[in-house]
Amino acid sequence: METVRTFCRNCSAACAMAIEVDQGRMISARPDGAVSPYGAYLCPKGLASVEFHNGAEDRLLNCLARSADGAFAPIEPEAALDAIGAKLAALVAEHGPRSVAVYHGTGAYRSTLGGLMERAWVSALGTPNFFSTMTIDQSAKWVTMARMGTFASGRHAMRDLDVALLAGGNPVVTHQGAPFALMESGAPSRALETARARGMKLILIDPRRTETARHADLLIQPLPGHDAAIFAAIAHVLLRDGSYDHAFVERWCAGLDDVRALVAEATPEWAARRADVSAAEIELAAKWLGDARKVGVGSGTGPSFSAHSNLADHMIELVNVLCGGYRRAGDLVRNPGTLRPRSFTEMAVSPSRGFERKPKCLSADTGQLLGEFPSALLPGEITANSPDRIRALIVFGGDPLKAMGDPALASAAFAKLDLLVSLDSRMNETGKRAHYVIAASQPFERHDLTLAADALYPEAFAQYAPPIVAKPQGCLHDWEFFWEVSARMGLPLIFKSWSYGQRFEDIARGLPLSPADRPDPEALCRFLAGEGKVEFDSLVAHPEGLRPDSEPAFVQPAPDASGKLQLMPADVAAEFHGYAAEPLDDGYPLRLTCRRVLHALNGAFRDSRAARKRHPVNPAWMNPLDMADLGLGEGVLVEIASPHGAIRAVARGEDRLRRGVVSMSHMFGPLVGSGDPIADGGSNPGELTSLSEVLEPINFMPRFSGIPIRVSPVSEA
Ligand SMILES: Nc1nc2c(c(=O)[nH]1)N[C@H]1C(S)=C(S)[C@@H](COP(=O)(O)OP(=O)(O)OC[C@H]3O[C@@H](n4cnc5c(=O)[nH]c(N)nc54)[C@H](O)[C@@H]3O)O[C@H]1N2
Ligand SMILES: Nc1nc2c(c(=O)[nH]1)N[C@H]1C(S)=C(S)[C@@H](COP(=O)(O)OP(=O)(O)OC[C@H]3O[C@@H](n4cnc5c(=O)[nH]c(N)nc54)[C@H](O)[C@@H]3O)O[C@H]1N2
Ligand code: SF4
Ligand SMILES: [Mo]
Repeated sequence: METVRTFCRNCSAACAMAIEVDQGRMISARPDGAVSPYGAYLCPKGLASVEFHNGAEDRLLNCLARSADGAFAPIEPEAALDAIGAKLAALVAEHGPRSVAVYHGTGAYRSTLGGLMERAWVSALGTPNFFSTMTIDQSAKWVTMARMGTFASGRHAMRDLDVALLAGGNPVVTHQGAPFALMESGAPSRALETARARGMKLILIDPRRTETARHADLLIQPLPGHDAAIFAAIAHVLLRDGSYDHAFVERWCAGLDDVRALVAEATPEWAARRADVSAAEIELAAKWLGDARKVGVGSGTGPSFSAHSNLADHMIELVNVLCGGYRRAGDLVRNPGTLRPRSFTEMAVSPSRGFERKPKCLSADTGQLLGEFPSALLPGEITANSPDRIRALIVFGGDPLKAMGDPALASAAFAKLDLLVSLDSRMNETGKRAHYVIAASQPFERHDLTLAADALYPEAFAQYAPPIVAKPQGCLHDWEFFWEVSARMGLPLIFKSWSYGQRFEDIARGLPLSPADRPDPEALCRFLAGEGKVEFDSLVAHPEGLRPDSEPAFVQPAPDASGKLQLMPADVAAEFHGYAAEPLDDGYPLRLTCRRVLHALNGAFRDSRAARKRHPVNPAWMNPLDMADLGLGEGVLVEIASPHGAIRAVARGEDRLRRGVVSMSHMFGPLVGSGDPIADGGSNPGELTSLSEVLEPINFMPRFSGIPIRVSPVSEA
């Protein structure tokens, strides 16, 4: 028996782990707190990762090709790559590179070499068609950056905060922390306990008394979709009482008078009526924020999924700005980066509306956000009446048909593709409709670095993970897929250490890869670590991870103070007036909200035996009083109808939910339900979503929360 140190790649926390290996077979995983900045911690998915690997889920062991009759047959990886490479080369020759698109899903984010090889391939190809889950997740935050600007020193770490306000996130379950939600990704409960023992106050705004609410000093439970009103009212109180950070706003912001005018009538009483909460709670939250020294205000997916998500996010960031919620010159930077060292300056970076520039989408007059087109427009880009339309789509670690919602519209568009490839370790709903499914290797079979977590750790830390076991014959590494396809297309690649905010083409440092010489994955990792503060050989020698041995880093004063945050651009103000004029009663008595389950990560791990035992379906959770009003018993079958569609689900009572709200997890059930959610293994709330109506401006974000619904019993139940 041998103990191997590595890290979990199931989510972005990248928790350090120790795995017992016996004669080449992994036996068990346990937390490894030796050096990790989270201490010893693994969530149930991390603890089960060896079982997942050893077959608790139906992983794909072979690549598959779909024949004319629609059935899948196994295909050798080489043959699949030859066919895909030839088809792509022919499409590019006939229609140009824009005929090819990629969709980068949740599974792609933790595949370090795969994700960067994908970027290199897209850049070499020269297509603007990069889609990812970011634009159907929290791209409201990107829109705010583009319209307000950013503050270069970043927000305070949770370890420094006096007051943290989180709207619509549940980090104790999701481990979704920095940079937006301010929480720590690994060991979230322990981090919150430590922060509160130090005196930090936690305010949560969520229709559900979440698992995170156990740590809250104040929980406000609004109707979904009214964060804009609540945060406008908090801004109103900060301005009314003069408790905002005058010095910060004066030095770094423009547009305070427009904010004053906009929120003049947004009193706590007004917001309380709209969101159905008490005005006193809003006053209290504003008082705590106004009185505190170091404040962090952020959000999870809730406000980014609901109506007016871009407006809501702007108002949330506005409150953070009014509280001066960013590190200042002289502040200690707890994590200045290890693999990607960063410097921090106290400086506003003026907005730059990249989405107004070319390249633009074909189906709507919008450009890119951080180099990506909105995923909700992917179907329209496939069906556009244009020679530039998308004809081939590579789906890397994602299930866009399930994730985007509106499966009728989306699957009809996907059916028009000449080539649909799913690069995935599992068969999912998009894979079922693909021409080729490429079986991807699993984490413990490949080389990884903690590059994606580098900036998220609470303290500087890095880890390198070589493979522990060999990949099955029929599988390909994600990076191999992109390199092999490019080799077959005769495209030389330049491999780079890209990260968000960078234009791939502008990164000077690159490793040229020739189509003739197969890259060595360890050499790729060595290249990526080349800019870091720790030697790659030290990382190899310390599989438990390393903290760089460097002087403490502090925020530097601004070299230039000309940048300004634009607090209230005209389009944001117009969106606010539109929201404020909306009637509260739209004829639908209930609102459907989002939630996530601890034992699965979106579609991944959901079909493992442990997860299925706990979650045979994704119930429609309801307040028991709402159930009683509708005459619904526990576990009955209900129909849920939105303005866009209807699904059947199993109703379950949960008194953690406020009245008027039904909550359901996504990524359960088939794309389109059969009418029997128990036999289906759940229901797809995406059927209640529209990809043609009520999309937000700029990012075309669909509505995944706060969906107006009606619930009725199904009589034959
Ligand atoms: N275990 C597990 N972890 C995961 C995932 C998973 O599926 N399972 N998914 C991963 C992914 S892809 C993501 S993006 C993150 C998401 O991480 P989180 O953002 O923490 O996700 P949720 O738990 O869905 O939290 C959203 C919360 O918003 C509330 N809410 C809904 N609508 C509104 C609203 O209009 N306003 C307000 N204020 N609140 C609202 C909901 O009640 C819910 O508690 O989690 C990641 N981590
Ligand atoms: N109604 C509703 N819709 C939603 C949401 C919601 O809360 N409600 N949430 C939205 C959000 S935040 C997101 S992020 C999206 C999620 O959308 P997607 O990311 O498209 O969906 P996932 O199910 O996470 O797909 C991840 C896939 O990656 C695969 N995978 C895992 N590891 C690897 C790997 O190493 N390599 C490869 N090649 N594949 C791998 C998994 O098997 C899985 O099939 O859904 C969005 N849609
Ligand atoms: S929090 Fe994420 S990285 Fe940590 S053990 Fe769980 S799934 Fe793995
Ligand atoms: Mo997400």
